[in-house]
Amino acid sequence: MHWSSFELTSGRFSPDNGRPYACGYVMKSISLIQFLIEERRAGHINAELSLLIEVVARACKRIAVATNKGALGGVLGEAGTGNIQGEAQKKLDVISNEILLEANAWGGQLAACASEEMEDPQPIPDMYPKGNHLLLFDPLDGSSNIDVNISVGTIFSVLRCPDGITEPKAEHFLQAGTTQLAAGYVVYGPATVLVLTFGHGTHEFTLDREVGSFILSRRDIRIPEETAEFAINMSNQRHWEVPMQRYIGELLAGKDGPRAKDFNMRWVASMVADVHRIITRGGVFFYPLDAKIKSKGGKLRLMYEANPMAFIVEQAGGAATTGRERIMDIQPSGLHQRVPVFLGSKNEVDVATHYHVEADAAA
Ligand code: AFP
Repeated sequence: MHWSSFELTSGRFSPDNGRPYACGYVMKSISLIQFLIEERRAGHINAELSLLIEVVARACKRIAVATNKGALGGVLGEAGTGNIQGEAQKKLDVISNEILLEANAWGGQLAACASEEMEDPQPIPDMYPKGNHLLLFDPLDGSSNIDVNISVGTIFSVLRCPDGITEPKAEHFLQAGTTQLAAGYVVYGPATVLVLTFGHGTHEFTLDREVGSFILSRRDIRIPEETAEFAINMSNQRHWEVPMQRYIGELLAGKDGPRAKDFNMRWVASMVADVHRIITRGGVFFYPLDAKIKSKGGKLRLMYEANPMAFIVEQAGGAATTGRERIMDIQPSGLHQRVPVFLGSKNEVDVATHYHVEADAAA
């Protein structure tokens, strides 16, 4: 294990900086691998899940390298293909998907993968051992931002493979968000940052590019319950349901309106970047139903966008609903099912959700 990422001070104990180590060393920083060992010792995860997260994190480092090459890497622009969503794929969508599939094929932690980019689950090749986990991912979220050099990211969710299932089909992935064993995202921004939860808090790791290690940068993140910052694509406003029009109208009315305070707006159009801002300083994110997408059930995908983000946000003290129910309680009906998403600072999610529930009750 390389020590260069740790500033080791032998013999001197500094409790505020780190913890005593086996041979008297004090570590000033904790790598992802050390954090995973701590989580195993705490009984929060088992060895197989620990190794799976290491493999996914290493694959995301490769995606970061590809993404950061930009025009010099020949990775910009359209791939000339389409995905199950009927969306034109960017080259980096395909590259990122391949990196995650290749990295996870041989390790023995997975029974199968499912991706936004593929209609059906990808089985583990017969020549490799199979494990007890199912991995779902959006390999490159926000890909419409790649060509304009705005942050994009990878979102992933880990489920347990049902006992006795060695060739998982789509129906074996259809588990409620509350059954997730782990969820995380990596945002490829000015820094490459991994945010992760196993159901025992939400934690952030920043990539030390010189060493190639993710280093714990924030432990037990808390999202403020109050916020004055919201994220929504305002261009859809005329298509929203009445309670959404009411809620956003009140935010826009500012301190002279019923909320008696001014609000600020942000919209990156990369869910990972918008959620990371909320994880970092609070806020609330909406992709509500609108008349254009009502027939599809929403814009964002439940299994590999809404559920993992909901797990991460709830573990940081936030809330995540569809405007009518808790996202993680939904019993999925399809691998690529779409849902409305309201997530972030709890008190604002509660107000917006209350308006929708109240409007339904009145109707
Ligand atoms: P792409 O991956 O197709 O860019 O979609 C990104 C996304 O799923 C999510 O990351 C954004 O929050 C949302 O779509 C942006 O949607 P709009 O393009 O309608 O603003």
